[in-house]
Amino acid sequence: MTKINVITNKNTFTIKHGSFQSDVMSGLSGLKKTLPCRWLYDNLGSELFEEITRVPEYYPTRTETIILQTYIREIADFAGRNAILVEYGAGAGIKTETLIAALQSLALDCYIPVDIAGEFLEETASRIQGKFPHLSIKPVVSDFMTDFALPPNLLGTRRVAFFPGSTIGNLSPKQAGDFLRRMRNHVGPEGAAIIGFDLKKDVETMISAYDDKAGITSKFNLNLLTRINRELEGNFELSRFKHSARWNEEESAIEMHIVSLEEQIATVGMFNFHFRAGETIHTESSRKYDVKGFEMLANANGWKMDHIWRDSDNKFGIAGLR
Ligand code: AVI
Repeated sequence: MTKINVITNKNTFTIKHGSFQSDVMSGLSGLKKTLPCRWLYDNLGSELFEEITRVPEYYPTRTETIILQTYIREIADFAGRNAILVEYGAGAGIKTETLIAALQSLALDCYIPVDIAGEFLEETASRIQGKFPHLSIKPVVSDFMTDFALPPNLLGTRRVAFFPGSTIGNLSPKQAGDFLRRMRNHVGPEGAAIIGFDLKKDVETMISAYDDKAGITSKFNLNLLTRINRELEGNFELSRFKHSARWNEEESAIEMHIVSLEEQIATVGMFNFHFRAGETIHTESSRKYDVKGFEMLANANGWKMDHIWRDSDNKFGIAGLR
Protein backbone atom coordinates (compact mmCIF):
# COMPACT_ATOMS: atom_id res chain seq x y z
CA MET A 1 0.00 0.00 0.00
CA THR A 2 1.34 3.47 -0.93
CA LYS A 3 2.23 5.70 1.99
CA ILE A 4 2.47 9.47 2.23
CA ASN A 5 5.20 10.90 4.43
CA VAL A 6 4.11 14.09 6.14
CA ILE A 7 6.91 16.24 7.53
CA THR A 8 6.09 18.81 10.17
CA ASN A 9 8.56 21.03 12.03
CA LYS A 10 8.70 18.44 14.82
CA ASN A 11 8.05 14.96 13.41
CA THR A 12 7.74 12.87 10.32
CA PHE A 13 4.74 10.58 10.33
CA THR A 14 3.18 8.28 7.81
CA ILE A 15 -0.37 8.31 6.48
CA LYS A 16 -1.64 5.25 4.62
CA HIS A 17 -2.80 6.08 1.11
CA GLY A 18 -6.57 5.51 0.79
CA SER A 19 -7.17 5.73 4.56
CA PHE A 20 -9.77 8.08 6.06
CA GLN A 21 -6.95 10.33 7.27
CA SER A 22 -5.25 10.55 3.90
CA ASP A 23 -8.55 11.18 2.08
CA VAL A 24 -9.46 13.96 4.55
CA MET A 25 -6.02 15.59 4.31
CA SER A 26 -5.93 15.59 0.52
CA GLY A 27 -9.67 16.19 0.06
CA LEU A 28 -9.67 19.34 2.23
CA SER A 29 -6.42 20.67 0.74
CA GLY A 30 -7.59 20.90 -2.86
CA LEU A 31 -8.92 23.94 -4.65
CA LYS A 32 -12.37 22.31 -4.52
CA LYS A 33 -12.87 20.51 -1.23
CA THR A 34 -14.21 16.99 -1.59
CA LEU A 35 -14.42 13.72 0.37
CA PRO A 36 -15.20 10.21 -0.96
CA CYS A 37 -18.76 9.18 -0.09
CA ARG A 38 -17.69 5.81 1.34
CA TRP A 39 -16.64 7.62 4.56
CA LEU A 40 -20.29 8.58 5.21
CA TYR A 41 -20.92 5.03 6.44
CA ASP A 42 -19.60 4.71 9.99
CA ASN A 43 -22.03 2.98 12.40
CA LEU A 44 -24.25 6.04 12.82
CA GLY A 45 -23.99 6.87 9.10
CA SER A 46 -25.15 3.36 8.16
CA GLU A 47 -28.10 3.66 10.59
CA LEU A 48 -29.00 7.09 9.19
CA PHE A 49 -28.88 5.71 5.65
CA GLU A 50 -31.33 2.96 6.68
CA GLU A 51 -33.56 5.75 8.06
CA ILE A 52 -33.26 7.70 4.79
CA THR A 53 -34.63 4.71 2.87
CA ARG A 54 -37.84 5.11 4.91
CA VAL A 55 -38.41 8.89 4.57
CA PRO A 56 -41.30 9.74 2.21
CA GLU A 57 -39.16 11.82 -0.18
CA TYR A 58 -36.51 9.11 -0.78
CA TYR A 59 -38.22 7.08 -3.51
CA PRO A 60 -35.33 4.85 -4.86
CA THR A 61 -35.36 1.99 -2.31
CA ARG A 62 -39.13 1.74 -2.12
CA THR A 63 -39.56 1.91 -5.89
CA GLU A 64 -36.87 -0.69 -6.58
CA THR A 65 -38.51 -3.08 -4.10
CA ILE A 66 -41.89 -2.65 -5.84
CA ILE A 67 -40.29 -3.35 -9.25
CA LEU A 68 -38.55 -6.46 -7.87
CA GLN A 69 -41.78 -7.73 -6.34
CA THR A 70 -43.86 -6.97 -9.43
CA TYR A 71 -41.52 -8.59 -11.96
CA ILE A 72 -39.91 -11.24 -9.80
CA ARG A 73 -41.03 -14.14 -12.03
CA GLU A 74 -39.59 -12.47 -15.14
CA ILE A 75 -36.40 -11.57 -13.30
CA ALA A 76 -36.05 -15.13 -12.05
CA ASP A 77 -36.58 -16.44 -15.61
CA PHE A 78 -33.93 -14.04 -16.80
CA ALA A 79 -31.48 -15.36 -14.17
CA GLY A 80 -32.21 -18.94 -15.25
CA ARG A 81 -31.99 -22.34 -13.49
CA ASN A 82 -29.14 -23.40 -11.23
CA ALA A 83 -27.68 -19.91 -11.07
CA ILE A 84 -25.01 -18.68 -8.71
CA LEU A 85 -26.04 -15.22 -7.47
CA VAL A 86 -23.18 -12.82 -6.66
CA GLU A 87 -24.33 -9.73 -4.77
CA TYR A 88 -21.91 -6.79 -4.64
CA GLY A 89 -22.07 -4.63 -1.49
CA ALA A 90 -24.61 -7.04 0.02
CA GLY A 91 -25.16 -4.94 3.17
CA ALA A 92 -28.34 -5.97 4.91
CA GLY A 93 -29.35 -8.17 1.96
CA ILE A 94 -33.05 -7.38 2.33
CA LYS A 95 -33.79 -7.08 -1.37
CA THR A 96 -31.83 -10.23 -2.00
CA GLU A 97 -34.28 -12.21 0.10
CA THR A 98 -37.09 -11.31 -2.33
CA LEU A 99 -34.95 -12.38 -5.25
CA ILE A 100 -33.65 -15.56 -3.64
CA ALA A 101 -37.19 -16.57 -2.69
CA ALA A 102 -38.16 -16.45 -6.38
CA LEU A 103 -34.93 -18.00 -7.58
CA GLN A 104 -35.42 -20.89 -5.17
CA SER A 105 -38.27 -22.18 -7.29
CA LEU A 106 -35.88 -22.16 -10.25
CA ALA A 107 -33.28 -24.01 -8.17
CA LEU A 108 -30.70 -21.38 -7.23
CA ASP A 109 -27.41 -23.18 -6.57
CA CYS A 110 -25.45 -20.75 -4.51
CA TYR A 111 -25.49 -17.21 -3.11
CA ILE A 112 -22.24 -15.23 -2.81
CA PRO A 113 -22.69 -11.98 -0.86
CA VAL A 114 -19.68 -9.67 -1.20
CA ASP A 115 -19.13 -6.84 1.30
CA ILE A 116 -16.23 -5.05 2.93
CA ALA A 117 -17.94 -5.18 6.36
CA GLY A 118 -17.21 -8.73 7.54
CA GLU A 119 -19.45 -8.73 10.62
CA PHE A 120 -22.43 -7.33 8.76
CA LEU A 121 -21.88 -9.93 6.06
CA GLU A 122 -21.84 -12.84 8.53
CA GLU A 123 -25.16 -11.64 9.97
CA THR A 124 -26.73 -11.34 6.52
CA ALA A 125 -25.41 -14.76 5.50
CA SER A 126 -26.73 -16.52 8.59
CA ARG A 127 -30.13 -14.79 8.41
CA ILE A 128 -30.56 -15.84 4.77
CA GLN A 129 -29.29 -19.35 5.61
CA GLY A 130 -32.00 -19.57 8.29
CA LYS A 131 -34.68 -18.77 5.72
CA PHE A 132 -33.23 -20.91 2.93
CA PRO A 133 -31.55 -23.86 4.70
CA HIS A 134 -30.70 -25.76 1.50
CA LEU A 135 -29.01 -22.83 -0.22
CA SER A 136 -25.23 -22.91 -0.35
CA ILE A 137 -23.94 -19.49 0.86
CA LYS A 138 -20.30 -18.46 0.38
CA PRO A 139 -19.71 -14.93 1.72
CA VAL A 140 -16.68 -13.03 0.41
CA VAL A 141 -15.25 -10.21 2.55
CA SER A 142 -13.88 -7.76 0.03
CA ASP A 143 -14.10 -4.21 -1.25
CA PHE A 144 -16.02 -4.66 -4.49
CA MET A 145 -14.23 -1.62 -5.94
CA THR A 146 -10.94 -3.53 -5.99
CA ASP A 147 -9.98 -6.67 -7.89
CA PHE A 148 -10.80 -9.84 -6.00
CA ALA A 149 -11.46 -13.48 -6.84
CA LEU A 150 -14.69 -15.38 -6.32
CA PRO A 151 -14.52 -18.71 -4.45
CA PRO A 152 -13.07 -21.51 -6.63
CA ASN A 153 -14.97 -24.60 -7.87
CA LEU A 154 -17.84 -22.61 -9.32
CA LEU A 155 -17.00 -23.57 -12.88
CA GLY A 156 -19.71 -24.91 -15.10
CA THR A 157 -22.60 -23.11 -13.44
CA ARG A 158 -24.16 -19.89 -14.64
CA ARG A 159 -23.30 -16.84 -12.57
CA VAL A 160 -25.54 -13.81 -12.15
CA ALA A 161 -24.21 -10.55 -10.71
CA PHE A 162 -26.68 -8.54 -8.60
CA PHE A 163 -26.05 -4.85 -7.83
CA PRO A 164 -29.24 -3.25 -6.52
CA GLY A 165 -29.92 0.04 -4.73
CA SER A 166 -28.61 2.42 -7.45
CA THR A 167 -25.20 2.19 -5.80
CA ILE A 168 -23.82 2.32 -9.35
CA GLY A 169 -24.93 5.98 -9.31
CA ASN A 170 -22.40 6.75 -6.58
CA LEU A 171 -19.53 5.67 -8.85
CA SER A 172 -17.81 8.03 -11.28
CA PRO A 173 -18.18 7.04 -14.96
CA LYS A 174 -14.65 5.58 -14.86
CA GLN A 175 -15.32 3.64 -11.65
CA ALA A 176 -18.64 2.39 -13.05
CA GLY A 177 -16.91 1.22 -16.23
CA ASP A 178 -14.15 -0.57 -14.29
CA PHE A 179 -16.76 -2.16 -12.04
CA LEU A 180 -18.92 -3.40 -14.94
CA ARG A 181 -15.85 -4.99 -16.55
CA ARG A 182 -14.90 -6.63 -13.23
CA MET A 183 -18.42 -8.04 -13.00
CA ARG A 184 -18.13 -9.38 -16.53
CA ASN A 185 -14.87 -11.14 -15.63
CA HIS A 186 -16.49 -12.63 -12.52
CA VAL A 187 -19.54 -14.06 -14.28
CA GLY A 188 -17.84 -14.98 -17.58
CA PRO A 189 -19.28 -14.83 -21.10
CA GLU A 190 -22.33 -16.99 -20.23
CA GLY A 191 -23.18 -14.93 -17.15
CA ALA A 192 -25.69 -12.13 -16.60
CA ALA A 193 -26.16 -9.08 -14.39
CA ILE A 194 -29.15 -7.46 -12.68
CA ILE A 195 -28.48 -3.81 -11.80
CA GLY A 196 -30.72 -1.19 -10.19
CA PHE A 197 -30.25 2.41 -11.33
CA ASP A 198 -32.08 5.65 -10.66
CA LEU A 199 -33.76 7.34 -13.62
CA LYS A 200 -33.38 11.05 -14.39
CA LYS A 201 -36.59 12.93 -13.59
CA ASP A 202 -37.81 16.39 -12.57
CA VAL A 203 -35.21 18.22 -10.50
CA GLU A 204 -37.57 18.99 -7.61
CA THR A 205 -38.34 15.31 -6.95
CA MET A 206 -34.64 14.43 -7.07
CA ILE A 207 -33.53 17.29 -4.83
CA SER A 208 -36.15 16.63 -2.16
CA ALA A 209 -35.11 12.94 -2.06
CA TYR A 210 -31.70 14.19 -0.89
CA ASP A 211 -32.99 17.00 1.34
CA ASP A 212 -35.90 15.48 3.25
CA LYS A 213 -38.07 17.61 5.51
CA ALA A 214 -37.26 15.56 8.62
CA GLY A 215 -33.59 16.42 8.12
CA ILE A 216 -32.29 12.83 8.13
CA THR A 217 -30.15 13.31 5.01
CA SER A 218 -28.75 16.49 6.54
CA LYS A 219 -27.73 14.52 9.68
CA PHE A 220 -26.26 11.79 7.48
CA ASN A 221 -24.12 14.29 5.58
CA LEU A 222 -22.99 16.38 8.58
CA ASN A 223 -22.13 13.20 10.49
CA LEU A 224 -19.01 13.14 8.31
CA LEU A 225 -17.71 16.16 10.25
CA THR A 226 -18.52 14.42 13.56
CA ARG A 227 -16.57 11.42 12.30
CA ILE A 228 -13.57 13.64 11.44
CA ASN A 229 -13.77 15.23 14.90
CA ARG A 230 -13.88 11.84 16.62
CA GLU A 231 -11.43 9.83 14.56
CA LEU A 232 -8.95 12.49 13.44
CA GLU A 233 -9.04 15.00 16.29
CA GLY A 234 -10.95 17.60 14.31
CA ASN A 235 -12.69 20.66 15.75
CA PHE A 236 -15.50 21.24 13.23
CA GLU A 237 -18.43 23.08 14.81
CA LEU A 238 -21.47 21.57 13.16
CA SER A 239 -23.63 24.68 13.74
CA ARG A 240 -21.29 26.61 11.43
CA PHE A 241 -22.04 24.30 8.48
CA LYS A 242 -25.17 23.15 6.68
CA HIS A 243 -26.22 20.35 4.32
CA SER A 244 -27.07 21.12 0.73
CA ALA A 245 -28.36 18.96 -2.15
CA ARG A 246 -27.77 20.29 -5.69
CA TRP A 247 -28.50 19.14 -9.21
CA ASN A 248 -25.48 19.10 -11.55
CA GLU A 249 -26.92 18.96 -15.08
CA GLU A 250 -23.57 18.37 -16.78
CA GLU A 251 -22.84 15.34 -14.60
CA SER A 252 -26.51 14.31 -14.44
CA ALA A 253 -26.05 13.92 -10.71
CA ILE A 254 -27.50 15.05 -7.42
CA GLU A 255 -24.57 16.24 -5.34
CA MET A 256 -24.44 16.46 -1.56
CA HIS A 257 -22.34 19.29 -0.18
CA ILE A 258 -21.46 20.54 3.28
CA VAL A 259 -21.58 24.35 3.14
CA SER A 260 -19.55 26.61 5.41
CA LEU A 261 -21.92 29.28 6.76
CA GLU A 262 -19.12 31.76 7.41
CA GLU A 263 -15.42 32.31 6.89
CA GLN A 264 -13.63 30.05 9.36
CA ILE A 265 -10.66 27.82 10.06
CA ALA A 266 -11.17 24.21 11.11
CA THR A 267 -8.43 22.06 12.54
CA VAL A 268 -7.83 18.38 11.90
CA GLY A 269 -5.02 17.06 14.07
CA MET A 270 -2.23 19.56 13.56
CA PHE A 271 -3.51 20.92 10.23
CA ASN A 272 -5.62 24.01 9.60
CA PHE A 273 -8.15 24.24 6.80
CA HIS A 274 -9.52 27.60 5.72
CA PHE A 275 -13.15 27.92 4.57
CA ARG A 276 -14.61 30.93 2.80
CA ALA A 277 -18.24 31.77 3.60
CA GLY A 278 -20.33 29.62 1.24
CA GLU A 279 -17.44 27.31 0.34
CA THR A 280 -18.43 23.65 0.24
CA ILE A 281 -17.11 20.14 0.75
CA HIS A 282 -18.56 17.90 -1.98
CA THR A 283 -19.36 14.64 -0.22
CA GLU A 284 -21.38 12.55 -2.71
CA SER A 285 -22.59 12.38 -6.30
CA SER A 286 -25.62 10.29 -7.10
CA ARG A 287 -25.80 9.88 -10.86
CA LYS A 288 -29.17 9.61 -12.59
CA TYR A 289 -29.36 7.85 -15.93
CA ASP A 290 -31.81 7.62 -18.77
CA VAL A 291 -32.26 4.15 -20.24
CA LYS A 292 -30.22 4.98 -23.35
CA GLY A 293 -27.36 6.38 -21.26
CA PHE A 294 -27.27 3.31 -19.06
CA GLU A 295 -27.34 1.05 -22.11
CA MET A 296 -24.38 2.93 -23.61
CA LEU A 297 -22.44 2.55 -20.35
CA ALA A 298 -23.19 -1.19 -20.33
CA ASN A 299 -22.29 -1.63 -24.03
CA ALA A 300 -18.99 0.17 -23.60
CA ASN A 301 -18.00 -2.21 -20.83
CA GLY A 302 -18.73 -5.68 -22.13
CA TRP A 303 -22.50 -6.00 -21.71
CA LYS A 304 -25.69 -5.96 -23.78
CA MET A 305 -28.97 -4.71 -22.30
CA ASP A 306 -31.43 -7.60 -22.53
CA HIS A 307 -34.29 -6.40 -20.31
CA ILE A 308 -35.35 -3.27 -18.51
CA TRP A 309 -37.95 -3.37 -15.73
CA ARG A 310 -39.44 -0.05 -14.56
CA ASP A 311 -42.17 1.24 -12.26
CA SER A 312 -45.26 2.86 -13.77
CA ASP A 313 -43.97 6.39 -12.96
CA ASN A 314 -40.60 5.77 -14.63
CA LYS A 315 -38.72 6.62 -11.47
CA PHE A 316 -36.31 3.71 -11.29
CA GLY A 317 -34.94 1.00 -13.58
CA ILE A 318 -33.64 -2.52 -13.12
CA ALA A 319 -31.51 -3.63 -16.05
CA GLY A 320 -30.99 -7.24 -17.07
CA LEU A 321 -27.63 -7.43 -18.82
CA ARG A 322 -26.06 -10.32 -20.76
C1 AVI B 1 -26.34 4.37 -1.33
N1 AVI B 1 -26.74 5.33 -2.36
C2 AVI B 1 -27.29 4.63 -3.54
C3 AVI B 1 -27.59 6.43 -1.88
C4 AVI B 1 -27.94 7.38 -3.05
O1 AVI B 1 -29.13 7.57 -3.28
O2 AVI B 1 -27.04 7.86 -3.73
C5 AVI B 1 -26.91 7.20 -0.78
C6 AVI B 1 -27.67 8.40 -0.32
N2 AVI B 1 -27.18 9.59 -0.12
C7 AVI B 1 -28.10 10.41 0.31
N3 AVI B 1 -29.24 9.75 0.37
C8 AVI B 1 -28.99 8.49 -0.02
